[in-house]
Amino acid sequence: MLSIQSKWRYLFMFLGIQLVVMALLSREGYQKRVTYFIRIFRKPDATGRNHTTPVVVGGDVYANLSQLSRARGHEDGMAYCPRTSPLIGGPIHVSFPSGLTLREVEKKNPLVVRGGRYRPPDCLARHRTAIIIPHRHREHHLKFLLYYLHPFLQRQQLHYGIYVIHQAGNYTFNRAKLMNVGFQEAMKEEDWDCLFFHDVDLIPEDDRNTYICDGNPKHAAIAMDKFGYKLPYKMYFGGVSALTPLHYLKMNGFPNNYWGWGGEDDDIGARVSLAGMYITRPSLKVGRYKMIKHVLDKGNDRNPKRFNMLAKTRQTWKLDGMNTAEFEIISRQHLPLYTNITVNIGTEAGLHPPPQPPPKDAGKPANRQSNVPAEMAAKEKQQQ
Ligand code: BGN
Repeated sequence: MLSIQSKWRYLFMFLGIQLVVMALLSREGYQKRVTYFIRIFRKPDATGRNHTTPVVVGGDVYANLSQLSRARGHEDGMAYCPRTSPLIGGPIHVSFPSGLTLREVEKKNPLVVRGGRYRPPDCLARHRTAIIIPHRHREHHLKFLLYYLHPFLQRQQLHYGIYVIHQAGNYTFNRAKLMNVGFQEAMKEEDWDCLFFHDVDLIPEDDRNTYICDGNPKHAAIAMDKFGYKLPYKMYFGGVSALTPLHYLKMNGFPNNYWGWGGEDDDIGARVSLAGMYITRPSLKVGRYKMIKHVLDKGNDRNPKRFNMLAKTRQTWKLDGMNTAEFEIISRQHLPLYTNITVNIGTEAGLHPPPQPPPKDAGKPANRQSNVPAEMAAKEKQQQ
């Protein structure tokens, strides 16, 4: 049995410990922690959702979207969507389920119409965003991107359209020129107020990363898993970026002459500042992306000229870009989940380059594939 005296002793010791703990906590931002806990308990109201709006849980990008219906159609007197969409849920769980088909993606997105277009069914969208995806031989990646991107954009209550710009032929890939094509072709179809230039293998992981434009060009893919969810270097502008038509015109679009991997995004970043603008970014917490793992594609080898070219952007940006982009549209298909534009962008030698002379050792029996680098090297020599 404890005596009354020792009871008091324990009580004082207990209170003393409490005091010390509280003093320590207050040094470490105790107040912030308390409000944080209070917010957890009051989450549904504190985020401004009303009680009829479901709370998005578990990071499933499709959670609650089935409750959107097209019942009301697009009435003339419809009110604008709220400034912050009530459907936004924050972090999204991204995985790549095997066996997914485009048909399944279609079924999960019943409100998306031909060409991969969507408008919120119950309010007037405040923003019109076109997504431009340069593409070749990446059907597998495209399927996953569409699976995540459609519900992601619907959560943001955007009026949007998805364009896939497919480079025809087997000549070296040219990402930036395909984006020039995408800009011009998308703007012919609708009066988009923002264009998102999007790599096919990057999946956004947080729907607070809103696909709308800022006052200056925006770099959205600021935290990718492959770079440890950090910016790899300060001027990085690759992966996913967003420009208004005005930004695009101011910087003369993108360069047309970066064939192969690397440097074109740095050139575009340099154009932003050369045209008197600056790069904006979302926070590291929100601008998160998961990259679908893959090896460097065939036909997209590292561009050995990129260092020299980058050193000259200051002299070249006004001479090469939107004003000199030459291409031929081969087909335009309004598919259920996206608009597919197939384009001939030619080679360094123009849109219809003369046929290449056969390599010197053409007569010898050789493995066809082993000739490819030699042919490319010969081509490069001719151009230099
Ligand atoms: C950079 C590339 C970018 C690429 C990023 C991330 C160049 C130019 C030579 C300085 N830039 O090094 O194009 O997006 O890495 O992979 O290679």
